[in-house]
Amino acid sequence: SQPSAVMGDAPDAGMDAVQRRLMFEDECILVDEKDNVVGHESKYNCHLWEKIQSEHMLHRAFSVFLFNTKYELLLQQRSVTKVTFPLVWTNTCCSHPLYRESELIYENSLGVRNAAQRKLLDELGIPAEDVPVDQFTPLGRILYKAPSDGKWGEHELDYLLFIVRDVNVNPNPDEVADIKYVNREQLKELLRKADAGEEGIKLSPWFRLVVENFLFKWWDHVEKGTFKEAADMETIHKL
Ligand code: DMA
Ligand code: MN
Repeated sequence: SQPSAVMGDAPDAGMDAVQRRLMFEDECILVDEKDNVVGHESKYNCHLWEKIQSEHMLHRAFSVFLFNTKYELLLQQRSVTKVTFPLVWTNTCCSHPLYRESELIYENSLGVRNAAQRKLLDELGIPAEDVPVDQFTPLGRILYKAPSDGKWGEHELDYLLFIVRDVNVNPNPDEVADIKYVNREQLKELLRKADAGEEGIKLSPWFRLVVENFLFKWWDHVEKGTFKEAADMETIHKL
């Protein structure tokens, strides 16, 4: 067997090179439970479960829910190389606004919307002009904690961003294993399969929380064109 400096216990043994780069280059925004910025920390440190548990480190994140004009929701399956939650099915795109001026803007969640536009291009190849920043509507914020495998996990204050647009998609295989648009019935079928453990289908914990607490009610608003009325950016829902 190999010594632990080579295998197993090395700090990032087996981590994919692209994902390792993001872990150390991305500087996440640390916030308190009221979403006040309190500092910054590498993506790597922010996702170490031990640090989350011992230092209660909380970072800002976003989750995009993109619908086409048939009101189908775009889902992605995370790539096998993702360090946290590989191969799980989740909402269109998730990531973190970074500790940089353009993504720290708090007014109207502009920083988070700028980050969403950046990552829709990076993960799904959606051109920026297909997702103008003023077209994202933040509907709410949730706070949750969830372990992934082994030493990793999430503890996030997550902005839920909705957008209805027909877009060009060209998934980046470093990030995304598969994509599909679903209507409500197809999403319910996916949930049923995930609950039954069928076909190895798993859902991300944050997507499940949004589905269970908000999604179907908000989807009705999307269809009626009234989803801006459903927005509540005052409350931070601790789930
Ligand atoms: C993190 O997503 C954000 C949420 C809401 C879980 P991620 O792990 O996909 O981040 P990144 O795309 O930056 O790796
Ligand atoms: Mn995170």
